[in-house]
Amino acid sequence: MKLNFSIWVSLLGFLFSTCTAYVATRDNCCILDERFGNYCPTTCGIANFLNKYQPETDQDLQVLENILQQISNSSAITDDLFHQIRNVHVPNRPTQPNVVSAFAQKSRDIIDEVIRYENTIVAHENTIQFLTEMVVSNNNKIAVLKQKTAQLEARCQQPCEDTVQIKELTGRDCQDIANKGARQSGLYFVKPQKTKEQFLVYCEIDSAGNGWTIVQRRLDGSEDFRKNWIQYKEGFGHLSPNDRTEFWLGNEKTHLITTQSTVPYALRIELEDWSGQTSHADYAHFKIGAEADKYRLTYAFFVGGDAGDAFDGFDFGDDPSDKFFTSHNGMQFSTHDSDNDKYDGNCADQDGSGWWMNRCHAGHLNGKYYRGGEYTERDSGPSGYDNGIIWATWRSRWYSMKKTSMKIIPFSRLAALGGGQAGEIKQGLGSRGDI
Ligand SMILES: [Ca+2]
Repeated sequence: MKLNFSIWVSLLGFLFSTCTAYVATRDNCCILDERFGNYCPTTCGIANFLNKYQPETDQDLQVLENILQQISNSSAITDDLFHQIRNVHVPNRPTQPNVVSAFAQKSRDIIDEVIRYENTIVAHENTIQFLTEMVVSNNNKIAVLKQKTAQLEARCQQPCEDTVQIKELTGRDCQDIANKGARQSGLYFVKPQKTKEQFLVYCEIDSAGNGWTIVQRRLDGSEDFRKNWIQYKEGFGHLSPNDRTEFWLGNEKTHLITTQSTVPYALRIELEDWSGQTSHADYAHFKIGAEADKYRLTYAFFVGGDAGDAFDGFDFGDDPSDKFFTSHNGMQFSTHDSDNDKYDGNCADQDGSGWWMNRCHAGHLNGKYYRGGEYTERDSGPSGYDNGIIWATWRSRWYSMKKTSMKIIPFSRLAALGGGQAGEIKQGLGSRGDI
């Protein structure tokens, strides 16, 4: 600005040197201003004028200079701001796909992990729910068991019956006892002829005086009928005063009763299925041979009964010889340790019982106890053969009875039971002249 002021002075000096007339006009005076009057200004006038206005002008110039400096500073600041903004925000700055995809992948991994944890939590919640239900169920069962235990304990408080009432009357068999006046079923001692010692039997005696001797009883599967030769010989299970237990009287005892005299016996087989239906089958002149003959089963003929004649065999449709090889009349007794059957294998071992096996059976009352009746090859074990409590002429061989009994009575008494059956019996007897 000092330089600008010098130019001003030079310019004014030049103008002053050119002023020479008295009367100042615009033609002869380069500077004509009211502030100089009506004459061209002298050098002193110009100097006074400059002295008068220079400070004010300098002040104005200083103000302008300050303003320009401020503007310049503001511009610099603005430039800096623009520069910073450009550095911070670069519109066309290229993206970094690797970084983004890595972050995206990481996010997906985290989400997957969260989902997995959520699924695990749900699974655990289900397991907890299942276990809770099981605990509740078990608690209920425990409560029931506690209740039963309490009931049993209450029953145990009752004095035990260490004696069994055995009737005083005895005889050669139950019919003999009934003939002596007994009219109550229960436990009696019998002593067949030619027998040294008496033994206990359950007698089923009705009001008409018929006395049945029970040789086999199946009721509830409580007794295992897979027994050996000695056990079938001597008998097993339990006799009870009310006939509520399962047993096999024993081959020797049945042999002694049925062969003690020339009096022929009848065998009655009674069956009950799982729907409560009952049936029976009667055989005339039933007899069990001696042990030396392996307790051979013989009878004269099938008397009748709605259960049908399974002892005569059954045609299962597998082979024409089925009926012949499943008949029982004349068969010796077999157990798993005494194979006396007509089969290359061991029927008793295969079926888990003792019975008058042929090859093997159509009637089999010592078989395995199957609850509900129906059973399958798979249920019967590795052999896959029918091994239930079977009477094939009444129910399929894949149906096992709920209850059975085998009982004997002198044959003459069976004929006296009356009904159409009696006529049938008498007809049969007449043809043989046995009575
Ligand atoms: Ca054999």
